[in-house]
Amino acid sequence: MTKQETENKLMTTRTLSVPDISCGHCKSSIEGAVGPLDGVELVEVAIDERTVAVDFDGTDDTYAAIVDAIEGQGYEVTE
Ligand SMILES: [Cu+2]
Repeated sequence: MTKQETENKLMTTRTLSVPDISCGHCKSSIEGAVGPLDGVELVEVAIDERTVAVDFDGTDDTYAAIVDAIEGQGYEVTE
């Protein structure tokens, strides 16, 4: 992939349902696990909605890594 293609690449936004989110600790655990992943641009947990909104490169590999990272923190992703 050339530099130009990288710059033009559109980010995909997906919102995952994570029903066990309940507090600020959950938010920081999940954001801390997902944020550093390759291909992830932005992650934001909405505590009240119990959702995780992620901007990422749209690849299946990155999506799988995001779900793994959330589950690795002990939360089930119901999408
Ligand atoms: Cu919590």
